[in-house]
Amino acid sequence: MSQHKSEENRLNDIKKYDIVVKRLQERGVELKDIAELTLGLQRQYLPNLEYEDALEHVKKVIMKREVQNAALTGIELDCLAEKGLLSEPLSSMLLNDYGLYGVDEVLALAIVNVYGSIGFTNFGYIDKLKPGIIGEIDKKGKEEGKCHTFLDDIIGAIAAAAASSIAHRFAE
Ligand SMILES: [Ca+2]
Repeated sequence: MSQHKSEENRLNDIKKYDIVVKRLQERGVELKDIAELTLGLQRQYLPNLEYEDALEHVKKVIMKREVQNAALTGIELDCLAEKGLLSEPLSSMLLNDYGLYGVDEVLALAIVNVYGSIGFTNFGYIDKLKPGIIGEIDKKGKEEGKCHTFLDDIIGAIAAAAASSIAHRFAE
């Protein structure tokens, strides 16, 4: 096995990949929704990019251990907040998606960082415009007893990282 290959394997985790995909589905997010965001981000640069390509890169991002860890942590905190298992002041900050909390965005940067700095611009763009599934998640998160404080940033970050992964490949 080459040095490069063993490095890839060290950073990938197939077992946890399945768990992350399942948890996302439980929270109302399908990989195809994330692929749509990625496609939207890349459309102006790569108008011929296919949906399947975008989906492939979304899957590649979720194979990364640091992405899985960030996603699992954020989703868990949203769920604990919904179940009323967090203590104050954290509980109210998460349930009300308090604007100055900021740790949701910081956690998402662990995902954005996986493919370098191009991801930041993409992530900022999604965070501002809230396209597709991000807008839906945001709206549902405002319902009584619902918490999507971390979920929107995790999804946006995965889509942004996938767009960066595509940009890297086409730059080669
Ligand atoms: Ca958020």
